Formats: sequence, structure tokens, C-alpha cells
Amino acid sequence: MQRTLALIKPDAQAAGHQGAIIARIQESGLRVLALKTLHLTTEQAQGFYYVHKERPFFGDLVKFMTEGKIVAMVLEGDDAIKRWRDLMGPTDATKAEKGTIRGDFGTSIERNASHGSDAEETAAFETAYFFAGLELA
Ligand code: 3AN
Repeated sequence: MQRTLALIKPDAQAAGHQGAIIARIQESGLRVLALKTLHLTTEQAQGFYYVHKERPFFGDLVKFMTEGKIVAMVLEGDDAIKRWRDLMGPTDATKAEKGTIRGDFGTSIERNASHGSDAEETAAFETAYFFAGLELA
């Protein structure tokens, strides 16, 4: 069993796609272990994306991630990290195939509807960033 952090980003949340995205997760067989809706502060978004802090798009990314509410989830299942990333499609929504979450609900490399952890170490950091241990019991 593996756990991963999934986010529904402000673009998809504002457009009302959260139900469709959660349905795809459940239809894939991944389990939604925990879920919350929240509006990140600038400091919280900067902390989440600290690995990108030297990248040229960091300021825009933080601005986007704080423009509205997001949904944060912990997904659980065999090979959950890869399975969730496969469901999302590639980072650049303009290159993502129809049928993927980013292909259907994203509009650009930045406004790409969803986030997923990319490795076990990042999944551990990211799930703990949003959820306390008791919320995952
Ligand atoms: P992913 O979320 O697919 O793992 P990362 O970790 O490379 O992608 O990038 C984190 C986030 O930063 C992406 N989800 C995307 O929103 C944004 N991003 C990545 N590259 C760019 C870029 N060249 N221009 C604007 N935003 C970007």
C-alpha cells in the first residue's frame, strides 16, 4: 500500500470539477483516505512548493495556488503515486491527452487542475504538510 497527496487546484475547484475528479479517483480503485477544502495563504503555498523557489515561475505559481480554494486529499492504494500521476497526465495541460484530468480540466502548464506527489519522499512530506497523523488513522 502506498499513499500520495492529491490536490485539486484553484482553477478546477472554481470551475466546479471537484466532483468529476474525485469520481475518476474512486473509479480507478484508489481510496480517498482523507479530504479537506482550504484556501492556502501565500506563506503556506511557498512552503509547499519550496523546492521550486529558485524557478522563474515560482511567484506566479504561488499566486495561482492562493487565488481560491483547493481540495487536498490523501490517496491510498498499490502504486498510488504513479497511478494518480497517470490519471492526471503530464504537467503541461496543453500536451495532456483528453481523458486525463489535466487534458480535460487544465488549460496551461501552470493552470493544470491538479497536483500529485512525484516520489515516496515527496509524498511523505506533502501528506504531512496537509494532514496530521490522526486524520490518516
Ligand atoms: P508536477 O506537478 O507535474 O510534478 P512540477 O513539480 O515540475 O510538476 O511543477 C510543479 C508545478 O509548477 C506544476 N504543477 C505547474 O503548475 C508549475 N510549473 C511547472 N513548470 C512550469 C512552467 N514552466 N511554467 C509555469 N508553471 C510551471
